[in-house]
Order: sequence, then structure tokens, then C-alpha cells
Amino acid sequence: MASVSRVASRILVPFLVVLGALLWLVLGAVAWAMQPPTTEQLATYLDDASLAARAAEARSYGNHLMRPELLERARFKAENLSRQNQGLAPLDPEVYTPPAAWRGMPTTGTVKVLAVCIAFADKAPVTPVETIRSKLYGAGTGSGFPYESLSAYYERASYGKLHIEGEVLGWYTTSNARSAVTETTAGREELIEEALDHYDALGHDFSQYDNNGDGRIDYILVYWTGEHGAWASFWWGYQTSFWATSYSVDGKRLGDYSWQWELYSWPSGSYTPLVAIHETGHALGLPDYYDYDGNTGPDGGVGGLDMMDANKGDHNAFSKFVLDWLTPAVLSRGRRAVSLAPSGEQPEALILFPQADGQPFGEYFLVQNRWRVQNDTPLPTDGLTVWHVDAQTDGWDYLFDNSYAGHKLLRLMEADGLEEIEAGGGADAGDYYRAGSRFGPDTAPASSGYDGAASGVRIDDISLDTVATTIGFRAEAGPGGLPTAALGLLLDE
Ligand SMILES: [Ca+2]
Ligand SMILES: [Ca+2]
Ligand SMILES: [Ca+2]
Ligand SMILES: [Ca+2]
Ligand SMILES: [Zn+2]
Repeated sequence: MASVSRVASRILVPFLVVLGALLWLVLGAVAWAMQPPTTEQLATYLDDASLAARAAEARSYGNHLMRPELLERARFKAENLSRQNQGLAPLDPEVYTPPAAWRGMPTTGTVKVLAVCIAFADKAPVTPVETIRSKLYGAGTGSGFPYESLSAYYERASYGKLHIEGEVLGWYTTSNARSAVTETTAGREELIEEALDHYDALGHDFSQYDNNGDGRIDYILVYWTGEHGAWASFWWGYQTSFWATSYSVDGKRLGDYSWQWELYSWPSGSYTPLVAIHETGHALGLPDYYDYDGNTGPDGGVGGLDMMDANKGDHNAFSKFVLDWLTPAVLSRGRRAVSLAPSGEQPEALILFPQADGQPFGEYFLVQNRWRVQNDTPLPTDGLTVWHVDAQTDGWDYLFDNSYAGHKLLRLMEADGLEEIEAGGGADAGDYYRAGSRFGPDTAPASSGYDGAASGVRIDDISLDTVATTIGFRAEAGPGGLPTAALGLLLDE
């Protein structure tokens, strides 16, 4: 009994702290992808000792891992950055083209996604379909910026590279009570197929949602009415893929889909696209950056400071790099004056890449200007965020993730030196590098690699231009790096 509660409290405490951080959220703590448990649910699961099994269920969905296709693409791009840095010709694009079967929703261009709204004989919907359509693909209803609309958010996040369009089908109401649905993967898929067959019979063209032409519909958002169930249970919110290969509609099989409530507190509340914005991040291939399990691996995720952590602000520059929305400048050797525009507005970031000569897709520091503009408007302050990325792979997956690995794939360096996130706490304004802050071998935290060796990376002389919203600073990369060449855009000396 004592050991059960000790294990449980090691899981519980970080979750509670993260839930506290969620109080930042405009729309409440109800909107993660594998949506996290509430404090009330945690108390129940501690009482009945079911928490570990539920955490295992959450892990089984795999939402904490990056899509392999993004991985391959990111590795290819990082290697080319390294080659560019050395004055070498770029690699043949064919060399690293991932298998077609790995492809998911395209990350650039015009992409059509489908939302299907399913109601039950005993659970009537509350939200008009027109409202959902406007908040997914239109201008929203004027409130909730920057989460007013799925497509508007991604238009900003991608600097106009990703245009999300689509359709909402609904409400389709089943002839039976919701309790007639079999609460298994097969039962879930049969329900979705029933709704799709209904609209197919009415003449809807589903082939338009196979944007990449691989024979599978890229991404469907499934909304359902009624009360939510227990955390990580059937009637909860998560993202997964179709198992059934026998089903097709208009010649297309089904691919990824997210499964979520119409309203968390159904029949109360009002619909928001915030969950859809996070889930679409998964459909694009991004992982969750929050910590699923305070009992294993590193703690604290990115402290809530990301759309793929606590549904907060913009996607970070690492995510945007792997999604092809920005290409960072790279400084591998020497000391340079750098000026960065806000990453909420301009596709700019800087990689301090001390291992560019040895492991081009290894470990590095990534710097971006997080001025409170566009999707970053809700963040706590203006300044630089510095990420410690360890994107080494085993040829298939990243070796590191933010839940279970030996250290994080993506770690926010805390300028205040308090290491609160690593203790399961939240990110805050103190974690931004602003005028007077420094980052280097002699600061806390230091710019060491995960092996403990000095990287030679320094950031200092930071100044914020409140008119231009740019941030100037001096950056220094390790002495062992390679010369920086042909990257004059951000590096002015
Ligand atoms: Ca059809
Ligand atoms: Ca497809
Ligand atoms: Ca963990
Ligand atoms: Ca801190
Ligand atoms: Zn998620």
C-alpha cells in the first residue's frame, strides 16, 4: 500500500504542477492531445491504484513520438545545413526521400482535412455545424485569438506555407443510445465508418482528403457528443490511426484521426478549436512535449511553453524546422552579432551547432525571438528562448523524447537558473533570455552538452528593440566547429 502510493505520488506530483501551469490557459485545462487527467481523476486513480495501467494506456498511443517521416526529412535538412556551412554541394533530394507509407498530412501547401461530427440518440449535440466550420476553416467568431480558428492559426504559424481547408460533416446521429457503441478499437472504427458511409450515400467525395495521393485519407477530426469518460479511456481525447485495412470510401483507405469531445463539460460550455489545433500538430507529425509520466525519464516537458505541451502559443522553432516552415541560420564557429525578428512573424532562428563537423544531426542549441506577436501573443514576456535539442536518432526514431528517455528531445533552458521545469514546474517569464542575461560555459544553466563537456556556446550582449521588436545579441560557437559561410542573412559580421 505504501509502495503503491509512493509510486503514485511520483506520478501525481509532476502532473499536479503541470496542471497548475495550465491555469494560464484562456480556455481551461481541458485541451491536450492525449488529454491529461484532471486532479479529481488523479485522486480517484490513486484510490483505486489504476494510475499505472492508465499511464501505460496513454503511452501506447505513441503521441509522445515524432513521425518517422519528419525525422528523415529533418535529418536530411540538418545534413544539408551542415554541408552548406562547409561550402559543399547539397545532397541529392532523392537520397533521403522517405518511403511513401510513412507520409502523413502534408506540412505545406493547400491541405484539405475532414471533420465528422457524430451524435447519439440519447446525446444531442449543442454546437451548430456552422460554428465548427467557421472555427476550423474560417475566420472564427472573432474571439479567442490566436486560437480563433484552426486555419488562421496555421496560416500564421507556417508563415503562409500551410493553408488548411476542408469540410465539416454533421451532425450524424446514430439510431441507438451511445451505450450501444462497443468500447474497443474496432467499435470506434465501426462507428466512424457508419458515419462516413452515411455521407458517402449522400454523394460526398472523400477522395479530396487524400492530399498526398498515397491512397489514404490524411486526417479526420472526429467529434462526439456526450460526457467524457476516465482519462485515457474510450471516451477521452486522443490521436490514433485506423487499424482496419478492409474499409475504404471513394477508393481511399483511412489514415490518422483524432477523437475528441464536442464539449468537455457537455452539454455545457462552448466549442473551441484549441484541441483541434493541438491534434493537427500530431497529424502533421509532431510529438507531445509534455511529460506523460513523472516516474520515468526526464520531468516537466517544456514547462507548458508550447502548443504541443500545454496548448500554449506558437509552435517552437524546432517543430517549425522539421515541418519545413523555417530554416535556421547556423553558427558553427566564431563570434558574431546576430539579430532575430520575432519567430511569430518571421521564419528566423539560429542554431549554435557545435557538432556540425561530427554529428550533423546531433545535439545543438536553438535560439529564437519570442516577442509577443501573432500566435505568441499569450506568452508571458518578450525575449529569447534557448532550446537544448538532442535530435540524435537510431536510424528510425529519435533516441530522445520528453517523457521516457534518458534526457529530453527538446529542453527549454531557464535563464533564471532555477531549473523549475526539470523539477516538474512550469515555464515563466524568468526563463527568457533578456537584456542582462547570459548563456555560456560559466552560467547556470551552462551551455554544456549532455555528456557534460563544454560546447563553447555563448549568448550575451542581448538587447531588445521595442520599436522593431527585434532582438540583437552576440553568439559564439565552439572552437572545434567549422567556418560559417554563405549564411549572411542573420550574421552581420
Ligand atoms: Ca463518395
Ligand atoms: Ca494520403
Ligand atoms: Ca518522464
Ligand atoms: Ca524558471
Ligand atoms: Zn498531444
